[in-house]
Amino acid sequence: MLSCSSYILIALAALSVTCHALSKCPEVPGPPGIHGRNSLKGLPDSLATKHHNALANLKHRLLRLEAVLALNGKITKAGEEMFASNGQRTHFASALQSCEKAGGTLAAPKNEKENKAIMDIVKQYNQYAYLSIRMGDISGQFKYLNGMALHYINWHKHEPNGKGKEKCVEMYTDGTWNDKKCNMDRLTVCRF
Ligand code: MAN
Ligand code: CA
Repeated sequence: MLSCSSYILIALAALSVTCHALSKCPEVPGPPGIHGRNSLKGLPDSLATKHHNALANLKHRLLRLEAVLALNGKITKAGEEMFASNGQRTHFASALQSCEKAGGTLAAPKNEKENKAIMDIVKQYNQYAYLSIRMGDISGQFKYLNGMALHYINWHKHEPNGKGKEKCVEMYTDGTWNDKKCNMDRLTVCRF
């Protein structure tokens, strides 16, 4: 049996392939009657309508699937981002590895809305989670794992206080952050 996330990946792959073929990502082009031939250059109207309907159906189905997953708390959403946990507690490197194996990456909030979406999962499991943020080369300077600078922060009062010895960052159940050693067991929360 395929897992829920496998079905989503397959549906997304299908949507992505179709939309790239139409050079119209991510918007679903209107039917030929509305946008004329410009929306799907070179395709006969009948085929354009067929593709439009197929994309609209896929989009509708994906939205419903997301609604189901959100309803039972399997995913939380913030804009285009989706967050989910496998419920496992492990150290930083292993959490990152399991997120990447699942086709995502470790979660890190880029704004307040994403912070809340991740916090909702942390609260649900009542477990602190590692974020995809680490200390850079300059001691005390934290950045996203991909090297980008932090434009949003939500440190707990008096944090970070590790003086270079706490190179990872955990999220508390109130959504605030603490710099922390990387070898603790923390909830794995991934971004997809
Ligand atoms: C512990 C660790 C530190 C944290 C303090 C806060 O010592 O979790 O990272 O800063 O508690 O009191
Ligand atoms: Ca700390």
